[in-house]
Amino acid sequence: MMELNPVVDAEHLMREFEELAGFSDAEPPAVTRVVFTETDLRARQFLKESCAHAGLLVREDALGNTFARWEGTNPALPAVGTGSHMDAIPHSGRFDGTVGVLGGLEALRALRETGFQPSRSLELLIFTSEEPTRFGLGCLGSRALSGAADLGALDRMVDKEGRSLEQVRTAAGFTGPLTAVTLPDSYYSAFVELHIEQGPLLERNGVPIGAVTAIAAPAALRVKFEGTGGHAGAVLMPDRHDALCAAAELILDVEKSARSTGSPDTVATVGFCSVHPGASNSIPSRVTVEVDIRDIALAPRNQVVADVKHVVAEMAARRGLQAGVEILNADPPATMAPPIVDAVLAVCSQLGIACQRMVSRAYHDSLYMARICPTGMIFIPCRAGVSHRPDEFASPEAITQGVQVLALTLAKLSSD
Ligand code: HGY
Ligand code: MN
Ligand code: MN
Repeated sequence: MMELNPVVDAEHLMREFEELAGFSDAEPPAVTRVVFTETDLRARQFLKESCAHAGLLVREDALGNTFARWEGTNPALPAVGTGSHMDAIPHSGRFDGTVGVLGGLEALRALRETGFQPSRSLELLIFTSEEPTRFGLGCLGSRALSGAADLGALDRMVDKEGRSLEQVRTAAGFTGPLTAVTLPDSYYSAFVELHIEQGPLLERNGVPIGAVTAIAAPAALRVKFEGTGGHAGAVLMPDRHDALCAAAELILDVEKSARSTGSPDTVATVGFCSVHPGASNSIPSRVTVEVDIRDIALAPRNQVVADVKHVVAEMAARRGLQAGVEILNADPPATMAPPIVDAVLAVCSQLGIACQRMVSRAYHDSLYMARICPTGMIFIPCRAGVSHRPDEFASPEAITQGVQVLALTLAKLSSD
């Protein structure tokens, strides 16, 4: 492969981050961009135009996954993919996911500027709904692409307004059967995602690049409590079946269970709670909480899932209320493909950039892409490891270095 020196246009790239962050339903510096909202659709339009302007062939599938393709000299060969997501959870930051989308686009532009001609086509992917915000389940686009989902069940999932995925995607202009979304076998020969670390290790170690070796195993549960409600003044304490008190007990049990698996990598969070009727002088009758449980290893993660089921059943009987646990997902961890990890390490060594192997505690679309092709991830540091907060920050220098490593990794993987 000819000696390549892709030059990243950092100024233009930072302007694109600024413009993309403007597509938000939150006050700056926070970003909120929920799948298939008007804001999301405007952001998609901006990205599609940017990809077309870069000379890439743009298409979308029935779920809104967006593909921007640079045809290779051997277009019949399986392509090499890169990309990430552009949806953002409420009141979060501007770099989660977008570093892999805008950074992936810039990597392709910088390679095109060098006159490089890939043998295998190179494709930038913008996945639909990596975040679980609207439907409670993350990675909808990459699950469907990789065949990791029951597509009928996916289309029947409803948001908090009771609107199904099928209704919402169709209203957004993404029509047709989801069965058409699943990629044919060996569509990709490799996939590489650039992403902020969403943790403190790279910054703490003063290392600019992480070569991800594995992605932790995520599980999400929805727990519904049905009590009897009633007047806050008139119902005496022994007569109560308070759904929110039950939920409160569960939340503390989740924390206790995650702390006692014996694995330092077990984490569990209750980040969503809805209370009905939600009046200060009315005893909560219906409460729904969503529980996020993860570990790098399956056994301790599954132990907390089992604890939740046990605690909910025992507590419902003791408190005299109805309760149900719905497993939204309980996925295995993913191992990144050694040849892809080695390609990233080799590029870093060629560029004289320090690089460390590491595990991703956050999940990503690569968790599902790893099921259909050799997959790897490139991490860059984010300030103090902060993410999913408005003060999430990755420096232009860190982003530029990540894009350079991505560009040369993609060139290496698409040159045979
Ligand atoms: O939650 C996650 O790990 C990802 O940011 N959706
Ligand atoms: Mn995220
Ligand atoms: Mn992300």
